[in-house]
Amino acid sequence: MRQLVQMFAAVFIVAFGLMYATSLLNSSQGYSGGNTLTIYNWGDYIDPDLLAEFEEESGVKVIYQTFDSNEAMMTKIEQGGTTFDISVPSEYAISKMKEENLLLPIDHSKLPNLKHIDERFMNLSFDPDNEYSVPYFWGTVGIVYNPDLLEGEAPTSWNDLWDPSLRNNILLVDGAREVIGFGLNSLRYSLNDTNEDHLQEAKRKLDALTPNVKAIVGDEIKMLLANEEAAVGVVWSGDASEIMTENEKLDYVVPEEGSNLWFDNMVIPKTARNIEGAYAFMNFMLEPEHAARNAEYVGYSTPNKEALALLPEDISGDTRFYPSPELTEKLEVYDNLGKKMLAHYNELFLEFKMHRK
Ligand code: SPD
Repeated sequence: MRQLVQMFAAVFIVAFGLMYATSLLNSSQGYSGGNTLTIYNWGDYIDPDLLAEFEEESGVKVIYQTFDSNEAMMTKIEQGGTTFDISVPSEYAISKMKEENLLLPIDHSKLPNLKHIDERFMNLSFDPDNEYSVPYFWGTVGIVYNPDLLEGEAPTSWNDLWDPSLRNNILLVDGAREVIGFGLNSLRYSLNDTNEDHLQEAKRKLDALTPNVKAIVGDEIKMLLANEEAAVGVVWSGDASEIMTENEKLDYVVPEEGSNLWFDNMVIPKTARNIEGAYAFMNFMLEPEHAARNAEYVGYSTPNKEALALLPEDISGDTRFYPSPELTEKLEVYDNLGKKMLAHYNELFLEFKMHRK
């Protein structure tokens, strides 16, 4: 009898251990199901208190994973083996994911809070009628700078980055479209240019920027710039806003040649397991009070007009981060350049990074 009890105990311990190990593995690899919701978002892109509140309100457990580029996110979802319920790609990535049949259509009747989104951010060309995506944040790419660390004037042009006085004093966002894009813009080419001569010219020009580039970094760019480790950074607008909250000396400019206007939207990948949970989460994030808190916490610009009205005037009225429609019309949105050309942009960016070593 004692032997039997010991055997049962051993089987129970092994089975329990296996279940626990599987659940750990699943949560680390993006598997969801049951009463869990797996969210795959950019790093530093949500107020953690909102996640906790969503869990409490809905009874759904959130498994949260992050990525640092559209390319990394798409590769992971394309490879399969994950069951992310929500992700947050940018516009050209949404267009590519649609093309590759990776997304589920959005049922608008399940999102009553979608009505709070400003019309200006709905029905954009990368996703007509918002068939597959729901606005989350938007912004620009520009230059954040510290006047105290500059020898010359404040930058106004992409070409100011090549000034010899900025030697080893520039940090760049680790993004292929952003870096190749400003290389092209500095030559007055479109940041969607696919002409090989223009791309090679931009690459050579970027290589010549190398002595001024201190580092190409991810989310730590905010801490480095706020701590005055470099005079200048090429960043997404929301990061600039957060940096400037930390260090009020800094300022942000969208260069005169033009730049990128981007949109990050929530999507439901086709392999989602908890579709009802995904709608509940999107609706929760679209609630004006939640969207306003999220915008204030992460520093990015909300497309939610009711949320905007709840934000303090020093945020909602700051035209550096809420530029007018007249200004944004002059900026360019990244096009889905197709699989081959997007891979080519990535290669050029990698070669630029290698050139620095
Ligand atoms: N740390 C959050 C960064 C999110 C930035 N998304 C911008 C995408 C531009 N294509």
